[in-house]
Amino acid sequence: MKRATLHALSLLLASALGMSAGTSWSADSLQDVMKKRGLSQQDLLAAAKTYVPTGKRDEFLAFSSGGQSGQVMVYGIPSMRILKFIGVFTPEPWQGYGYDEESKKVLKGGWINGREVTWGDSHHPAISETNGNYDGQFLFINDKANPRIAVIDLRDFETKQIVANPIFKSEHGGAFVTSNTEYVIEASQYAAPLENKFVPLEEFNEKYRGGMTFWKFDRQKGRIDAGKSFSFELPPYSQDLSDAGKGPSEGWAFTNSFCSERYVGGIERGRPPFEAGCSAKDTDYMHVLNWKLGEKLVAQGKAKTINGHKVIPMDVAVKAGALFLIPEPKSPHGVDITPDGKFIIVAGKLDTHVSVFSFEKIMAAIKAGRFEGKDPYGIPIIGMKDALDKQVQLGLGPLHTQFDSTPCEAYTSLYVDSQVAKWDYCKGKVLDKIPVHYNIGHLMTMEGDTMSPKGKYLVALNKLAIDRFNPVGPLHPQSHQLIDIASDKMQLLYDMPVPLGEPHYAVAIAADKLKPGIRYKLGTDSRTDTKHPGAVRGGEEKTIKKGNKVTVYATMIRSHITPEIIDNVDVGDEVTIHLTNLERAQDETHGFTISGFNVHASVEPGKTATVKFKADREGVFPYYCTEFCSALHLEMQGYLLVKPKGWKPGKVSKAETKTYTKADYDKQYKTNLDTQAVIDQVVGYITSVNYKDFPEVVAMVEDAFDQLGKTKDVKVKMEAAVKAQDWQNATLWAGQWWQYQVKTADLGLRAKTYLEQNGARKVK
Ligand code: K7E
Ligand code: CUA
Repeated sequence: MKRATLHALSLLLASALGMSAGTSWSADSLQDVMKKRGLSQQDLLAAAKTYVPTGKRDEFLAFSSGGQSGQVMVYGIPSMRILKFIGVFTPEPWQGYGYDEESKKVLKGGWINGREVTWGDSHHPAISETNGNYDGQFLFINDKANPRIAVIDLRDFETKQIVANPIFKSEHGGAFVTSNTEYVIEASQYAAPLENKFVPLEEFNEKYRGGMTFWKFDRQKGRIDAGKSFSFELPPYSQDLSDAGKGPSEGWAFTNSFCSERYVGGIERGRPPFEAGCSAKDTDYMHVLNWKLGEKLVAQGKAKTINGHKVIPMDVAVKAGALFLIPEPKSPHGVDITPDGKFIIVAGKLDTHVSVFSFEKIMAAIKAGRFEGKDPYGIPIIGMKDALDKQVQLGLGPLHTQFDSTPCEAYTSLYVDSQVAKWDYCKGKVLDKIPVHYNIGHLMTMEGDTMSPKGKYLVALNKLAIDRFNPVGPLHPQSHQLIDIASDKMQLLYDMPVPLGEPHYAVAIAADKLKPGIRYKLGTDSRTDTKHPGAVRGGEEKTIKKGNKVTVYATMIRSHITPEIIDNVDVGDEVTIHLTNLERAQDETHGFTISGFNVHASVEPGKTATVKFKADREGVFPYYCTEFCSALHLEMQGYLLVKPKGWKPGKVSKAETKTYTKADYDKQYKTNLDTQAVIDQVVGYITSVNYKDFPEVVAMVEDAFDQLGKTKDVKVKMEAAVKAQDWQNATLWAGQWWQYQVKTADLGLRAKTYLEQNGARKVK
């Protein structure tokens, strides 16, 4: 490149990145960096499109399945910066998920027939919708291995509920929501008897079944209502991905299937394997279900009850006109409804085409009673040609489809080709293709499965990373690739390794639709959103022993845990510790653990969490705060003393070294007066500006005064010690006064910095 052109580009980028010539980021140094790091012009453009400057935020948030980790990963787009791993089906230690009592109850909801299951294979996240668009309130995700659905509240990004499917033994077609989140859909995968009984494989056709469950979502409570949920019984056709209709197709749901041959393998019995028998026919079936009719059938008492769950038998659904089949090209995978709700796009792994089915044609065939026959279970089959709008040849191994903000534009992943194809489903034309690395599964555009896709970016969720990242052993990270789709030509921007598990699907929402809180109302059980019975306010801490049960009502605030010593525990006692974080300041989380008992709680501001264990060994067990929460975090500690049976206090030395003198006291006292002067200055500044217009600052100021308010009590104790000339305690109480001052000053300075950086105005 000519030097002049390079210079011009550098200047352009510099201004695009908000750098002005003359700062330490000079135009020349950008050239130097390009040269030194071997970056091309293309690289710089990609960097400029993804880079989110320090302190700035992303435009979209992606919620990605965490695959075998059983968790959900949250990251920003376009920066691809990871923001959170949400513990869902598996314990997550940092958040205390699975290590405190409240979250253990959530995980217990996902036990399968009384057995604790601590692993999950999460596949498809879904954001709650209102009128077919994301409303940013809730997130749902399924577990394929152990058929379960989880509910995550997006006010705090915590898992609130897990429900285990009462009739499925495995599932895949979930979680998908109806247009107003009336239901969360979950379709089974591998057919099995719906009852929990042994049935020989020879009775596969008669006794094995698939199904589709409609979990009723109670938005007010933010929980699934299992009692109002129901399922359709379906043939043993290995149902796969599913989707809910919207707009004109609202009230309907669609699910693919593979192995509609109902083939049962058995290599060891000399039979050809499943893979051969399950892909023998040229077509499988798309299932078309009317859930609004299903709701009515249940209300009319036409469902039967299996394992305590309402199931609509196939013959009942057929008779009511709520269940149909349509042949679709063999071994399909994705079934995706277009944003206008008019077409259903099916991509078959073993077919180079995508098939565009017309909802209007399907309805016309049903209305006219035009069927080409019935399947062995009596379900009417609509002819493929009567339902098909068009087929478009895209490439090898098409899997999943997402949509652009431009009407008719879609993106389909090509697994075998390792490409994304951009195409027009109205004109049936391929528009562009881009290679990805490697073997793409799902793909995601911004709000791309709603009625109003936002375009802009696409993320390819690739199955293999192979050579894209620094090698880390035989198990490679997964690879997400960010692609710019703002113009006609797709452009690859960024490779992101995902070291968590296989993220089958992800959804992305405009960040400004999310309004997560920064603290809980004091004493909240975050898993139930109710007042925690173990919550106490500052000063109300207590320890109660009844029989062999010890209950501690504790609080945490920088930088101490109250109580600091728990000494009324005898070996064999059951110990329950409720921990309330009294902080109001943003991001002042305390963690809690006790050596050796496998407990941990993450106690965010306002939250109350409980750890519980049996003190089955005598000994001395330090406990401490696990978050580096302040300069004196290491001192945020205490002791649990577990006494052996029949222990009596002997002669304990009471000798405590007296270290402090009047000179020490005077020195501390002077320090306190100096610190107070700093605090007064900061308070003077804060109250001189419009700080009340900044909610973050108001919270910090409240918290600061909270801390300062505690000095009153401490000062009284200090003065009493001074009067008694007890310089030891006078110095210690003066020191504690200073601790509160330091925390006040720290908050005050944070508030002052915030105000200065966010353009506060003078008010007096
Ligand atoms: Cu991996 Cu949707 Cu579970 Cu396709 S799924 S790739
Ligand atoms: Cu609280 Cu460290």
